[in-house]
Amino acid sequence: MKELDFETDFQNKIDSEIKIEPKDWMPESYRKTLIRQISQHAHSEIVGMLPEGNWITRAPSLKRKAILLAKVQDEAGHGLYLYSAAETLGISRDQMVSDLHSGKAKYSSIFNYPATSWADMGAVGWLVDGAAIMNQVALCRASYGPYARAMVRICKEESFHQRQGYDIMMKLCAGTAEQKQMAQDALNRWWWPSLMMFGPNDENSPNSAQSMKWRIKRFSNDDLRQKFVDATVEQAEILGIKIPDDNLKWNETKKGYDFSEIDWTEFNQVVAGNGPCNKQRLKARVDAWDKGAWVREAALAYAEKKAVAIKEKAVA
Ligand code: BYC
Repeated sequence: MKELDFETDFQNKIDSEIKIEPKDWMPESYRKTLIRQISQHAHSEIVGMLPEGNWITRAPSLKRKAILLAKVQDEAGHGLYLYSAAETLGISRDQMVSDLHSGKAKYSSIFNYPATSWADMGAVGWLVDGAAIMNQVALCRASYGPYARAMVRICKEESFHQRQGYDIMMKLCAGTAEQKQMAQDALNRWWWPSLMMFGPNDENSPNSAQSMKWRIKRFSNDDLRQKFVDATVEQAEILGIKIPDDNLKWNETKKGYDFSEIDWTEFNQVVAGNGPCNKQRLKARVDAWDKGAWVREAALAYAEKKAVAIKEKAVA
């Protein structure tokens, strides 16, 4: 077959909802786009453990501590499924980690904001995991098989994460005036960064058109952001706290909420590495990698020893 025939065959498969699998022919640009998105997603999960991991020792009860610990462990698992999915495209784990550490690979902007109070654990679960689910449910139908399958399990766990966050917010909002104020303050600080998670506006999103044609993405950045706002307004009303946007208003014609423009200068600064915690987050990852070198070396030495023992047993 000629290159052009391969391309047509590939697009026909995608249009017929047949999953693309690792050994199937695929355009180089499809492979690269997936490596970019999946590795960035994996990095987001791993870096995303940091703001919450920091609160495990300060959770207000044993129950909250156990729940938060389980959530952070889930995030490590998500990172590992996603790194494995990316590896099926021919990139090594070491290369991905090195790209994160050198600043070449991105991770979600949201994790460059500080989590300064216990209420932030509620807001992160409610809003950050809520935004993540909105984006990720669609990814369960992504055209690349290993990514789509990884996303199914991730979404189930994210749904639990979102509920635990909302549960923290409910408790705080039903508590003292001071506790309710903590919840309001967390909403004020996490609202806009959560909306930024969906990426630039559609007209400024260079990857969207091609990713939608390849059915990696099923909805545009703006469509998902709108769905998230529409779903979240009522949840804030139930909590009795106010979304920090005076222009938030129901629009009967579009059957959705209008909301203010995002501060794109802030978004671009955070993505460029100049957010409040970018340097701290990267340093934490690089330090963890360096400190874990002896574990990797020991695991490798053990695996080699075991392989030799198996070989010797087979010969004997
Ligand atoms: N932050 O053309 P666009 C989680 C970049 S983790 C940083 O629209 P695309 C969780 C984008 O990469 C949540 N960068 O891109 C974990 C591109 O730059 P490059 C993470 C961003 O890929 C722990 C450029 O801007 N979720 O759930 O079509 C605890 C232009 O954008 C951001 C995922 O990773 C951003 N917010 O669409 C709790 C989901 N937005 O790469 C929760 C998978 C955009 O060309 N990813 N950029 O240099 C996606 O769905 C898509 O990659 C995006 C962006 C919607 C994020």
